[in-house]
Amino acid sequence: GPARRTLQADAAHRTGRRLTTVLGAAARAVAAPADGPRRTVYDAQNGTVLPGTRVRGEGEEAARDATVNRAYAGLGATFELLTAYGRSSIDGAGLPLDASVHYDEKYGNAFWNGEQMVFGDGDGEIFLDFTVAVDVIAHELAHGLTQYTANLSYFGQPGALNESVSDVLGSLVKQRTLGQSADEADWLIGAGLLTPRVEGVALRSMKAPGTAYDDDVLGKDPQPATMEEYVRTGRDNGGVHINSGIPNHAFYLLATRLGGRAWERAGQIWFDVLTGGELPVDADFGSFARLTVAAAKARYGEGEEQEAVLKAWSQVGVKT
Ligand code: ASN
Ligand code: ZN
Repeated sequence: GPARRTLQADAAHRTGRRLTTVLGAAARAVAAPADGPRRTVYDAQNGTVLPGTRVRGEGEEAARDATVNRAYAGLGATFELLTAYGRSSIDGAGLPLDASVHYDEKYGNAFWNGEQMVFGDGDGEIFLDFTVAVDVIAHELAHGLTQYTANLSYFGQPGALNESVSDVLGSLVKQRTLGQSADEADWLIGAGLLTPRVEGVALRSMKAPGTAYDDDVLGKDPQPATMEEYVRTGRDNGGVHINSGIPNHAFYLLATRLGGRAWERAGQIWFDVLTGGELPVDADFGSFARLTVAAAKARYGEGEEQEAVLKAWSQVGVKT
């Protein structure tokens, strides 16, 4: 209502004034549209103090550092997909998006720390710079979306669902950025992130879980595609990055059965479940699956979408 708008305008006004004071008129960026992203990229300069030195803010020209610009673009692409789903940033209220690059030395990972994105450069032997894959950027940001919505716990099946929805969002951002249909997409997560020394193409494959790499150092990709191969382990928070292969593959099967752009119908159904308020923090695969069936029906009726959702879960051995 009007009261809320006034509050927001007030906040924007205050922020603007503070920026002017701190940075001076010369450093101020071109004002971003009120409904656009508000991105800031920092350089941790190979240290672990966050966020580090501010290097690029919203609307500012490209930095000299390609890593900074890839992070900036990846945040923007993810924000755009959320906008397509009618959501303003990850909290639904225009939350500014912060990212730090060059975190630590030879750091072979990227993560959402509860408040911002953090990217390592990789060690150059196994992993390259983690900003090279837009799906990895979107994956980490999607952890923020999950935190603000279903808040799935990070252990066992709810943890694997948490990981899987991040992979789904990640892949959808990549597909949308490249203008690819479900049939054209590679369905890989983190393609281009492994050095040429590693026998592998990516971190994970939603199309063929378990086949992303098979390497002397890394071992074989441990992901299952169906419940028959479900991995019981205490490692990796109960296999959150392992068993995510099962819901990942279900999404792949749904999207390719429907055809066209995966972020439209298949993605919308998953997004509806994640943000719809009915997904419990401790949801298992079965309860998530049943909610996707209900979400397909709620949005598209008892048609091919609901049918395809049922079939996809059945193919990976999850009972609906
Ligand atoms: N990159 C990892 C992830 O987002 C970090 C972690 O293990 N939480 O899943
Ligand atoms: Zn993750």
